[in-house]
Amino acid sequence: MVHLPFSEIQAKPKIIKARELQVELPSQPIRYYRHGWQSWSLAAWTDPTPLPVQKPAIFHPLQLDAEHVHKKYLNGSWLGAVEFADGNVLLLGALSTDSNVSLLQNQLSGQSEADEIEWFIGFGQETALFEEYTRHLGNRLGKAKKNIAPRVWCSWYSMYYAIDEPILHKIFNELGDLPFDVLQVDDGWQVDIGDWEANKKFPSGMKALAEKIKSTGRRAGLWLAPLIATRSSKLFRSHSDWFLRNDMGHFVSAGFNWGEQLYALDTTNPDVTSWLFALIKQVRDWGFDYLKLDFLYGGALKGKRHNEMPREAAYRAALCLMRKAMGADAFFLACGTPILPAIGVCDAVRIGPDVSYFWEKYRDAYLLYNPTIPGTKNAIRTVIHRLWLKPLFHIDPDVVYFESRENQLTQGQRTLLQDLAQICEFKATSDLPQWLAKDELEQLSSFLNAKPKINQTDRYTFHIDDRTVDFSVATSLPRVPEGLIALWGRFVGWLGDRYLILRMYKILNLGRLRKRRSNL
Ligand code: 9PG
Repeated sequence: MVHLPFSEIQAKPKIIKARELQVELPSQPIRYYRHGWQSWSLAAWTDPTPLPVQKPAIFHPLQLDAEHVHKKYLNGSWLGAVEFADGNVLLLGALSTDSNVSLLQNQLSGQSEADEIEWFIGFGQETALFEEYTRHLGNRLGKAKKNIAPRVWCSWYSMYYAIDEPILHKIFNELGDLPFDVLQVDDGWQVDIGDWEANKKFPSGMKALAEKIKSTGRRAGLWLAPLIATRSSKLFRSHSDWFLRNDMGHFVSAGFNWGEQLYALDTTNPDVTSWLFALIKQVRDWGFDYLKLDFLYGGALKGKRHNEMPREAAYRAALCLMRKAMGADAFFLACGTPILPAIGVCDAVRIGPDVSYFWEKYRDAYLLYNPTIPGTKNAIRTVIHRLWLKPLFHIDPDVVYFESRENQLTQGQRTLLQDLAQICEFKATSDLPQWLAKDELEQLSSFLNAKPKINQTDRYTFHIDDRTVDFSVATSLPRVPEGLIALWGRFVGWLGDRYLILRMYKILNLGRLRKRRSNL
């Protein structure tokens, strides 16, 4: 353990090699910057006190780093920072994977789960420090080539699972000459999670679908979650030995979604790597060259691997393999991904939770205390706290909405999302042309063409052309529940851990989706 006196870093940032590193703070900090593990995990400046453990627990593997969730002190992945009353910030950040930072009383400390690694540590002005840290990360891990990010239409946030061949064809036709560069097919085309073939709703197959998209003059995009599988998938049933287990020999949970338990592939197994390489090549052969690879955290879960190595290093190797399989000319968007291992490998990274057609749900925010679950406020909060990653890859804040027909967001909330997308310079939507009023269609078109002048004026405020935009309505965290509300929250959390409840919820949601589709 390296103990660093504050005086040594006060004047000038340092790079230090250590497995564990500790610095004593000169005074009590007023805020702590916690950086969540993967795309959807919380990143935010908060009070320097631990937050309640978010619920339901069954989602932990897919919403945060389950290895650190029950720590009684403040903890974040790879980096952490504190802010003092005079506005100065102390930032400690790892320059390698498999590391985390915690704050315990007046000690900020870094731990590497692997060997000795390099750490960046500095004190001073927040933006300058984050910029310098980012520069060092880029030098060590590489920077993605940064052309302009393509403008994407994605099927998820309007159609969700309810996509099929005729519906997508209809939408692709009706998008007319809106300035999209990519039409991306999301979840709903595959036989199962793990079985990446066209299902019955796509009788002409995936090659035909890519061709249809290309015939509109755009690049074809496809979603898949190549590192996980559901229990019911053919992949899991026929190759259960490919999946990650713990020291006791039990399968490691990759969380719960699609009404099912999820498992993660052990990407250090050579049979798995051959399968993975062939899968990504197949997708390219179908004609898709914009790949949104999702639920990628599955490759970095703790477990006993075929080839023993640190979990995030194993994951980064899997990302490199998939990059090699897709080729340098493909656009690789990583989603549900641990952030640091993706640097230098992926073209774009989703840096926040999913947006939604609502702002925030009382149940999710207060009862479950879950800042990760899909919702527009959750998405904006984390994205605004991760803008510093922009020099390393394209930062994807998720889609924006222009349509008000099927949408509960206020005009102001929709505009906030659109402004955030302009700041990120990553523009996507799932809006259906047939849902858009004439003026909304025009607004969408000018949003896609706009290149506004952007100037950050404070942590949460920006000048966008001649407007001042303030994101602080989205940055706070809910009050910590107490008394009866806390008790009720515990019960709701307990319910949320029951398979039966989650399955019933899924059926209810499917009903809602069908209704949405009949609105087309
Ligand atoms: C498809 C979707 C979309 C979306 C992705 C991802 O915390 N959660 O339970 C959780 C579930 C799904 C999810 C995000 C979080 O969405 O981000 O864009 O592709 O999968 O299923």
